[in-house]
Amino acid sequence: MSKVGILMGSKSDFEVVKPAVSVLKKFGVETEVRVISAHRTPDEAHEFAATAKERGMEVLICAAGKAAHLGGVIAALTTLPVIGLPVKTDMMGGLDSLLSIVQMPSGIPVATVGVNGGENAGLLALQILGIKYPEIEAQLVQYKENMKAKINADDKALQELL
Ligand code: RP5
Repeated sequence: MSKVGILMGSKSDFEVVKPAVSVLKKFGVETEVRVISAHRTPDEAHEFAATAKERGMEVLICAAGKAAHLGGVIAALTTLPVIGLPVKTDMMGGLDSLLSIVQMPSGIPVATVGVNGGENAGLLALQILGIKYPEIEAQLVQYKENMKAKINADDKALQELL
């Protein structure tokens, strides 16, 4: 089975990362979750990116805040798809993180989800894996069906109230 690498720039990012880990676990996907910083531990970042593919990883999620260069640095060093997860900040509400991650130069894409979008980061990783693994694709179809049923039930309940 495939493996998703989940990196965060600081342990303080973990709350934002948790929903990504949870949804991947729920779908039975193995994760390797690490604290690695583009700025504070650049050697580890390089080592991780250089060995991720040979260690069975197929998609990477990189969470970071402020001058959030982790996803970009990792994407520069691997051909694996990298999903950027911007972390909300006190000073700028995460706009700093978002722009640092999404505004990559041509040639080095980082597929960026919304600020604190941990669950969407996990789901996007699953959708990428679903191209290759039918068992993941089948679970995604069911996930969407459940979501549809919930929204339809909410709509029905609302109509009864009005
Ligand atoms: C970034 O700086 C991290 O991703 C984190 O979001 C932010 C603040 O880190 P700490 O000062 O909380 O360790 O590198």
